[in-house]
Amino acid sequence: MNIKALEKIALSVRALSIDAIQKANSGHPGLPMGAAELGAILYGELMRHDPADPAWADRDRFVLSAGHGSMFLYSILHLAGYKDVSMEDIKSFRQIGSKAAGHPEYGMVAGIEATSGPLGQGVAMATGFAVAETMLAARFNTAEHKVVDHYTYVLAGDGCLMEGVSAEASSFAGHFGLGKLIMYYDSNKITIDGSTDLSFTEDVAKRYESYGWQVLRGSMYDFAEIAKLTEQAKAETGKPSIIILTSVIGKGSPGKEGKADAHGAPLGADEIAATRANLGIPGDFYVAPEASEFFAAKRAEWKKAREGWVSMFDAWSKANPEKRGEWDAFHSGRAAPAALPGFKAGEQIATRTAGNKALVAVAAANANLVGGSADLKGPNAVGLPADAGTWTRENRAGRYIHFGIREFAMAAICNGISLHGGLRAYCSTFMVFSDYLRPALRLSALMKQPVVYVLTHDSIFVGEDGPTHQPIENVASLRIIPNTRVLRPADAEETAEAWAMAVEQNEAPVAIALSRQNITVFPKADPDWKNTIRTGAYVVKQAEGTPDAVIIATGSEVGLALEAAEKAPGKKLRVVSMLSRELFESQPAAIRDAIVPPGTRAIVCEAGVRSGWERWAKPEDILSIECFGESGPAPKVAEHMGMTADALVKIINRA
Ligand SMILES: Cc1ncc(C[n+]2csc(CCOP(=O)(O)OP(=O)(O)O)c2C)c(N)n1
Ligand SMILES: [Mg+2]
Repeated sequence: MNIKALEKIALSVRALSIDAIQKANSGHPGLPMGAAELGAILYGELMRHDPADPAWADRDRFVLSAGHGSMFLYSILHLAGYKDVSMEDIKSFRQIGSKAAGHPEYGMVAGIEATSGPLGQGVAMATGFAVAETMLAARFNTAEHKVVDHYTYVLAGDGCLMEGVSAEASSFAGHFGLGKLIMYYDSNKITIDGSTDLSFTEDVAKRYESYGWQVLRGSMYDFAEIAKLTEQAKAETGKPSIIILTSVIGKGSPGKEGKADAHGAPLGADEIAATRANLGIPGDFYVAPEASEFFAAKRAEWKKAREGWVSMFDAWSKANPEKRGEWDAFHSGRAAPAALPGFKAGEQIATRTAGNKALVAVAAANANLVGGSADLKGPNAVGLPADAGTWTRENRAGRYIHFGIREFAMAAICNGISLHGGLRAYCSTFMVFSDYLRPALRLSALMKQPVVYVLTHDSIFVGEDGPTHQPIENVASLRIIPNTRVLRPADAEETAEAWAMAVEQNEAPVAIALSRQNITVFPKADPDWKNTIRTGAYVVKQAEGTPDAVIIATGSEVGLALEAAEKAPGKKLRVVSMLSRELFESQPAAIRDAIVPPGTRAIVCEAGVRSGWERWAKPEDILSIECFGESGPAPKVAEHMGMTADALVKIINRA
């Protein structure tokens, strides 16, 4: 290990970080300065990676969970030779068009594995990366060739470890013995408000011990020690490891180190001058020649290592053509079409139950679909056939994951699985608890990850469980997240198509809202409805001639609308099932107008808040629910809340 060179790399990380942040007049110098040594040794010595091929499937992964320290990542990626982060990007840190965005953004820079910044989620996404590694290793490795064999490293700060999501994920990682997950804890005892003594005095080491992790301790500023501890972490194959590194925020800044002042504001010209004098930084945006030389030599080594892997991969491909075929399918980013289940008009079936049949079909066609539920496997109806197996310590090839009652971590872990590459992930819980996972769903959307969220028990028709379990605002609130598809199928047949739609694209998360209660499969007026539904809506019941009104409904309320149409015989009514309002709203006017003709009275019916439906109907023409529900049998609750066919008929008949 060339300690002199590593010191120069750390010096360069500090120099680039303070200057970029000063120039942007915005950013967080505390972490890059305080943890520069870790960046140097990780990218210089410990990680198996190659900047010449940032997508190398078997590279080690690194997640900067403490994403506010983004200059740490940009500096080290730039120094290591990742072409996407140029000096120009660093000099335009946090400006529009720069790849050096405020926080690390997945997809902007090859070399950034995950979007981070929402504290704690990086720990859970890293857990997902480690899950994916075990699954792919179990499926593809042979006795002769280990084509999947890499580590997941994550850097977490005090904030990450205060956040509940890291606790959920770490408990999960410990239980499942993710031995190749290695977390460095930047333990500087400072956050924005000041000392961690203000609000965080628990014993993190004891907590992680009880999770079932190996707990190691050292100094951020001792390269040999970090190398030794990392070896120890790798040697423990049955447990994840946390390496608690005592550090000093803003290290190197004489006036600010060790203080909350260093956390999130530029040092200022005077303090930069003092820091440069203190550290021996000769000028602006300084890169030490020894750092550049070191990485230039490393790049040759890395190339060799990667080429070694490539020839192993080729030999493996020759010896295992079937596995290779599956590998290519897994990594294609495309789902194979499934033999979807069929249903008969008149059949009574809950859409969650139909959803299970569709899931099983999609999973049969796509062996890389993995996932599970937050302890609601039966109620959510998301089990896979027995031969798919359950993912456990002993069976890493299993595809069903028992996430435990950890909705937020579940979703963030699915993001990690999806980001890893090779796998598609789904997860599930009750619709009303989508709020528990929402911040991770938001990141799925931001990172364009096609995670499928199966959200069952999607309305007051849940019944007896009462208002805590009856979604009111949840469906509407999911619809407002950009790049998120909310699909609320109205019967079993639509549910099968919804699953197909969920996996036939790979750039957006999909939330499928499914019913607990039985729904009658209805005949569809549009003979081409399976195609038309891909616009987000189609005509279920056609009116003779020009309709007096178009009733737009979603999910179980389409059945209610059909019933109401029967009960209003004098009216010419068209019924439209709007599977996905956002998708429909994004269609060209000609498509929209053919289904909901402009100028025709529109009536909307959905068992939830009306928010967002005002575009389609006048407030008095929207049958919605604007308050929390009640405990009781579902039909009684519906009556009590006024969500009935009769209530809809009243609206229809109002002049
Ligand atoms: C979920 C979430 N809550 C709040 C913030 C705002 N925030 C950014 S950094 C930070 C303090 C983090 O402290 P620590 O992890 O110790 O980082 P350090 O100050 O040591 O760099 C906070 C509250 C955030 N980014 N994410
Ligand atoms: Mg801190």
